[in-house]
Amino acid sequence: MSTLDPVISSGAELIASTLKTQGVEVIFGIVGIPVVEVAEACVSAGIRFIGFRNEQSAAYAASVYGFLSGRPGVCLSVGGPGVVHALAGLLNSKINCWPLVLLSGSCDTDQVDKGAFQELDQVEACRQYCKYAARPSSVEQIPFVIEKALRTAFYGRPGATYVDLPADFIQYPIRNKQVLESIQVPKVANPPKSMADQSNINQAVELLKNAKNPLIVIGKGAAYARAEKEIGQLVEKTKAPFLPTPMGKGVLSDTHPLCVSAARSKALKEADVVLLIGARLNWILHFGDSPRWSPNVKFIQIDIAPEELGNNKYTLPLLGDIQLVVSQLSHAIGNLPHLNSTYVSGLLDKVKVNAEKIKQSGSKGSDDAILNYQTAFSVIKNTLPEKDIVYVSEGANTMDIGRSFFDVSEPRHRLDAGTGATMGVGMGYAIGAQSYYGSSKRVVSIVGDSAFGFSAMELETAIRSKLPLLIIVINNNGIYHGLTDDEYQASQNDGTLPTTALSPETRYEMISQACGGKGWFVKNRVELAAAVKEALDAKDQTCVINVLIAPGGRSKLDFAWMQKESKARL
Ligand SMILES: Cc1ncc(C[n+]2csc(CCOP(=O)(O)OP(=O)(O)O)c2C)c(N)n1
Ligand SMILES: *[C@@H]1O[C@H](CO)[C@@H](O)[C@H](O)[C@H]1NC(C)=O
Ligand SMILES: [Mg+2]
Repeated sequence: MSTLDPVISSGAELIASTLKTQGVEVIFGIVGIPVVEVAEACVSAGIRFIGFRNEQSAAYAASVYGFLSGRPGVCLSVGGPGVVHALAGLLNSKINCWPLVLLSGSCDTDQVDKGAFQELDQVEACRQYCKYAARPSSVEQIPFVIEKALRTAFYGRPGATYVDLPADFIQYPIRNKQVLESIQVPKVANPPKSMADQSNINQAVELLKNAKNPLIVIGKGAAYARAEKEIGQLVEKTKAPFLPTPMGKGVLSDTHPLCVSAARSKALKEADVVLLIGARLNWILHFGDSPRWSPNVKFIQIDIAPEELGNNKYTLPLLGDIQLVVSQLSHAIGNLPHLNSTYVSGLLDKVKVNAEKIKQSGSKGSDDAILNYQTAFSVIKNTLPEKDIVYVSEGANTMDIGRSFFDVSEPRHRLDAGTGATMGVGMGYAIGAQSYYGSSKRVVSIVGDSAFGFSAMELETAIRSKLPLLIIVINNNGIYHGLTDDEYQASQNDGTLPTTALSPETRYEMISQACGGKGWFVKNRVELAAAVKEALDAKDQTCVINVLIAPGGRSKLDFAWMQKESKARL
């Protein structure tokens, strides 16, 4: 029997039917000529279509859906400028290693190079961000190319792929049922998994057994691989302290007794053998370099991509699927006989001290005092439930300081600007996450005012799509820091407005109200707590809480990852 819908009568319906056969449940995008028919056919085939206001956010939503679901997210756009907007999502997906397929309309094949409507060589434009980018050579090739794009996006290291859909293919009338049956393509199976070379496993076990100060680093690759059970067993067996990267948070709970997030710098400096699980030695892990790491540290690295292994530092390579490889290690290892108790207790003491510091910093000031990051986060944290919250975070200080405030106890429950440090992902991620998790979870986005501004109009998308979000804008009137109203007026008058400044007290919550959602403008602890409670009660509505905090003035920038050894110039 054919897996294709027997009533297929156009290219658009063939595309929709292929996506349906491939198990695609939701598409994120924006319609227009020539892809309206594709979107309509997808909806008729029972696929949900979430229509955005900008392709950037649609592509971000699709990529995060890929991360959360473990199967490629799908984005649909028009050609030319639509594709260019979506490129942001392809790049973001490539850097984060998340599976994403972009499908875009393009001009009629006989109009190529003639200055056709929204004409662009899209395959070429997408290629450098994609594992695979292609235009089917004929209507009959469409199912084959879509299958290949989906499969390539999530086999091996996940990433982005692109399929070009010429307008004449979309509109092509299909009459011949025999041809249809002959071009069907079966559903892509889940990716095959492989294990690491046993001799490398033995070497890794040897290294870990001789380690005095071992450290396990859990990356977002581990979250993607759904390896929480296996990693939990490994930590249980070895009693080694562990540290999640920002989106590795929650694979094991931040409240786990061996989680040393709050003593990160100390752990990096003192570790002698480090097991990287789905984490890369890129800028987030300071390239594995001293002085952030010990100069004698030895790395063991579990990754699905052979070409990642050895980047920046020699790492003992454990190539394969994270679930399987961590199990291999667990089977071969027992407790660590040389585990240095001074090291472990030193880290755990530091965790206690730092956790107390964080708590203290959040309780400062009177009830009507102007808020800062710490006091605002502490109110939010104390008002939100402990479970079933999916955190989205973007901004600079907002994200940096927020990371240590909010404990995450479930895997894939924290999304942030990621490896690309991409501002503007927040709304797309929140919508993608809410559509993946459904009403069992509440997505809470805690975002800087600049970050929010990149895609604030997607509030309308969330409201129209009945995906109720809670967005908390931490508003300091600027990028990193802003000015008070007085300072702002003065510098506008004398022409010295800093490039980091945004208009003071912008009423972001009104954008939500304008779109049919709810909004609060709060300036102190009491108002903030009340607003968060009311927003939690308004479960079915999109809510924006605009939290005014101290703007910070013209302070110098200082983020931990920026610190460098000063190098002499040649
Ligand atoms: C796409 C993109 N554009 C620009 C930047 C540069 N950038 C880094 S953080 C940031 C915004 C920080 O301000 P905000 O979101 O208000 O957070 P705050 O630090 O003020 O809390 C910007 C624009 C970026 N990282 N990504
Ligand atoms: C144990 O760890 C501490 C802290 O890192 C270190 O100073 C000490 O040298 C370690 N002891 C051994 C035996 O490695
Ligand atoms: Mg700001």
